Amino acid sequence: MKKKIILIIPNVINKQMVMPYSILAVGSALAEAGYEVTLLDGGTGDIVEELQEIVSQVLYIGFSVFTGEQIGVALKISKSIRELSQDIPLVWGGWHPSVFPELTLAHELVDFVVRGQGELTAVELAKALNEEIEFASLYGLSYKTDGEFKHNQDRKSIVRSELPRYNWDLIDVNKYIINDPAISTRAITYVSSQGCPYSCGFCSDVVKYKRGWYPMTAQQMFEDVQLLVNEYDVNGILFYDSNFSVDPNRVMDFCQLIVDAELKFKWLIAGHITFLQRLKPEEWALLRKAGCFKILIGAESGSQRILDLIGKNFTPQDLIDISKKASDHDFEIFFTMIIGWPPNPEEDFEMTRQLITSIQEVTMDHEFIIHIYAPFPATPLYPYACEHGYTAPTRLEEWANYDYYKSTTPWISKDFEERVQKYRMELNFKHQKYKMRKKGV
Ligand code: B12
Repeated sequence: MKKKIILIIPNVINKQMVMPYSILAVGSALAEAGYEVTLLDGGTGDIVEELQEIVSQVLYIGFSVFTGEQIGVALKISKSIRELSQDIPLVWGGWHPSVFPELTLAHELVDFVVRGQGELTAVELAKALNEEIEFASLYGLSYKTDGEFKHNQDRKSIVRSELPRYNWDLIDVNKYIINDPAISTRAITYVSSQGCPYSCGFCSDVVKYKRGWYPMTAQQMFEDVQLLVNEYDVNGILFYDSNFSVDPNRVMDFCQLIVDAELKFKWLIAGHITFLQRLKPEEWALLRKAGCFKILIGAESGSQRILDLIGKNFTPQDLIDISKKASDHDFEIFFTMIIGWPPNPEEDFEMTRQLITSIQEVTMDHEFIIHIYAPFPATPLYPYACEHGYTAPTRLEEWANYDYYKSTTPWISKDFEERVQKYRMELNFKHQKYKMRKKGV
């Protein structure tokens, strides 16, 4: 029986050193089930050299892969592994394989695809490989047999409170504590839930979690945060949940636990405008008292047409109103915007600029990040993008060259991209200047 499993997150662009929760979550489940797990984060490094010693003991190697550059690195590592041994099964999980199981499995360097939440499937796959159990009985698994691709039934996602907790012993936590001027001197990321109940037309979350939301309890995340603050001296946490605020009671319970324990750290979350609109004054105050100071909101656009197209349930005026309210309660908002929609990208760019100016006339406290729309297959607005002339890559290698930050859509010109970039820089400069003035520098 083989016990060693290696999980790799091929993070070429992870310069910020973001904690790899995907492989930590899967690795924690495997460790709890008795497997010896090694988590590797980074480019290729010495992975293959290290493998040489233990190659005969490895049960499988898992890759956690987003759409884009990570695919290329995962393929490069897989190729070296295959040259070393033909026998080690190569398993792909995460965002890209979950959205494109067929296309991923079609690659000769991929043996299995784990779709959706990976904890339980990873453990069952380990057992099946050791005990030669039929793969057909494993939910959430795609595999090859006699040249055919089989996609087993989906595995139902479950709340994170019922999954194994993060096993901090598997990872060098200190490596992921950074001095982030946007938050604090010893900041770290944390993910307390998966999925989101909304169905924004551009978002992969809708495809992977099908509008379900799978949280930990307030108590569980509090215990982790307490450990990070007390044992690792963390003084800032960036909650990287797709939507932290789905359950307001969970948020408030978490705040109360922090206040009662007098735990001191600054934190920020990604939330939904509806959550903020419904907050009572005493809830804003509790959130602030517990250390939360910044909230990321997917504002997306200053054009009502685009907001409706995406499926947002608010108006540009709602965004202006919430800006004022948040500012009054001493909160900063980080608005993410998506511009460059077909068929008339100039129009929504202009309307979004107007919205940002209107917000800045109310308060300069808030920040904006501008993305250019990048269509992902299977997302609700993908057919709309195709109707306007978008064609997506069809092979894994092509998806490896997919650069989220460079427009690939035919309705965006080079000149448009350059003007957007210039506008981003202006916004950033203006905000920095305001902050320095506010600080009295
Ligand atoms: C952290 C993060 C990053 C970090 C990644 C570093 C790191 N160490 O993880 C950084 C900042 C570098 C990053 C960059 C980008 N990211 Co990002 N990122 C995230 C974020 C916020 C959290 C990921 C996470 O840790 N989730 C928590 C874990 C527990 O869940 P999970 O990742 O889904 O993993 C589960 C399953 O997928 C599965 N699984 C995952 N891997 C594996 C592997 C195996 C072997 C198995 C069996 C199972 C399995 O099991 C896990 C446990 O249930 C997500 C949004 C989100 N909240 O998930 C976006 C997200 C993954 N990013 C996204 C995007 C678009 C990007 C960027 C392209 C641009 C951008 N705007 O951020 C870049 C480029 C990435 C690249 N191509 O290289 C998209 C992905 C879309 C897609 N189709 O791939 C997401 C979903 C955001 C969104 N809704 O649009 N990102």
